[in-house]
Formats: sequence, C-alpha cells, structure tokens
Amino acid sequence: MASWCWRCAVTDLFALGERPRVMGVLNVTPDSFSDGGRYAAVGPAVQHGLEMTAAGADLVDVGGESTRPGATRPLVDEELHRVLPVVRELSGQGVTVSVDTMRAEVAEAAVAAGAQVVNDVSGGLADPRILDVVRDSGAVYVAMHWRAHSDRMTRHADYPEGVVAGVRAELGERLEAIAAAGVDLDRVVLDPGLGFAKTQQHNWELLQHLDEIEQLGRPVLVGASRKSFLGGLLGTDDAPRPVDQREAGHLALVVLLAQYGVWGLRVHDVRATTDALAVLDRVARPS
Ligand code: PMM
Repeated sequence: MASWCWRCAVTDLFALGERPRVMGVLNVTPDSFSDGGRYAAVGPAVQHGLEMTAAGADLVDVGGESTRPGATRPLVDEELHRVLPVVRELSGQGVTVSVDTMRAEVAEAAVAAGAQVVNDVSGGLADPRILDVVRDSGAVYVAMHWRAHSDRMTRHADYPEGVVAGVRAELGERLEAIAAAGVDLDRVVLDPGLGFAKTQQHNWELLQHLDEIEQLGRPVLVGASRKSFLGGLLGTDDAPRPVDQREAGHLALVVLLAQYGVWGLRVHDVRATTDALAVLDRVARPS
C-alpha cells in the first residue's frame, strides 16, 4: 500500500512554481455536461486519469456528482461507489488526486483511499462536517463560491452589491467558518465558482476582477473549461458554441490567468493547457 505524507503533498502543491497547477477534470458521472458520461466506468476513468497525468496534470480531480445547472444529486452510496475505486487506483499509482465532493462522508472515504485534496464546490455550506474531515486529515481544501444546489442555483444569481463584492464577501465568510472549524488556512485555496449561481456576465466580471478575490489572502483556482459562458460568447444566444468546440477560447483564458498568476486551473484538455503554458513559459524565459 502506498504511504502518504500529508505535509509533503501540501508542501508540493503550495511550492512556488513557475506556472499554475493544472487540475485535470475526471467526472465519473453518467450525466456530466462536459464529458457526456465517457468515464463512468472505472477502467476508462483510471486510464483517462493516467493520460491526463502523463500530459502534465499536477492533480486529477475525481467527481461523482454532476453539478451542471438543473442536475439532481446522486445518493451518497452511489457517489461513493462511483468515486472510491478510481481514487484508490489512481492514488495507488502515484497520482495526486483531489476529490470533487460536497459530502463529508465521501471526502472522508476518499481521503482514506488516498486523495490529498478535497475540492468542495460548496465551500463547506452543503455539509459543514466536511470541514472536520479536512481538519483531521490534513488535506488541502479548495473552497468554491456557491449558493445552492444545481437544481435551483440559477434562481440565486442575484448580487445587489455587484457580483465581485458579493462573491468576495461570501468567500470571506467561508474562510471564517473554515478557520472556526480548526482548519489551517495555509491549506486553503479559494475559487470564484464560475457558472455557479452566476450569469454569463457575472463570470466575465469575476475574471476581470480576480485581484479582489485574491485580496482575501489565499491562492485562487479557476475553473472555466468548457463552461457555457464561453459557449455564449463564441456562439449566438440561440446557438451557443458546442461544448467540444470551446477549447481555443478557453486557452486564451489559460494564458491570461497564468500571466495573472493564479494558483491553479481546473481543465478538461490537459494537453492543450500544458502546451499553452509551455509556450508562455518559453517566451517569458530569456533566450
Ligand atoms: N466546476 C465544476 C465542477 N467542479 N470545482 C471547482 N473547484 N471549480 C469549478 O469551477 C468547478 C468544480 C463543473 O464543471 P464540470 O462539469 O466541467 O466538472
């Protein structure tokens, strides 16, 4: 069995790098908007995780709950059944795994199976006990901005004070709750939650003002890959650009966000992302 060194993992993931950490998306769900259920079985999922790692992913984000707008939640046993074999297998092969879950029970089991990062799109709101799991395990914690479960999140895209001020204030409250639960804030990464209770316009505004999220004092992870605000920009109101034709637009964001200095990028096409980052790095390096 692999032996894990929490402190080493934390140190590695927070070590000052020359480029953002690349988090490869591995949705092991039958109903993902972006992968269309291609990795719902363990074999293809593990293979894809290994391929993303070979293509330069720093960590692989395994998720068993689809969060596309309107999605209904799987039962906890179903989520465990989807996620655990993949986490166990990839971790066993030396891959740094994050588990994309809002549930304490799933986070706890995934960490026991080798996951080193808990990526909680609800930032501890959906199941506050997840913070105890993070505290006790020493895992890195990604806390995303979130307001409601996917079946009703579009009703919550209302920010009277402006989306940037609203997201910043609410992430600040999450940080307070995370600290109050006894989690070491040095292990926390923040995420503005593009597409979650946000209109397309909100997502662009957040990307224009990431510095205000960073002022909360923690590194920032951004997940823009394949999201509908890219489809809306690149297509028309009636015919958004299809999910599988958004990568070139996404890569423009990858370069901008890397230059800006985000901590991490959550992406589907790892090879395209690491290629873009390699070019950026080469140009930035003196000849
Ligand atoms: N987006 C999705 C799922 N998990 N986690 C973080 N931290 N940030 C995100 O933006 C995020 C996430 C939904 O996208 P997908 O269906 O392509 O996984």
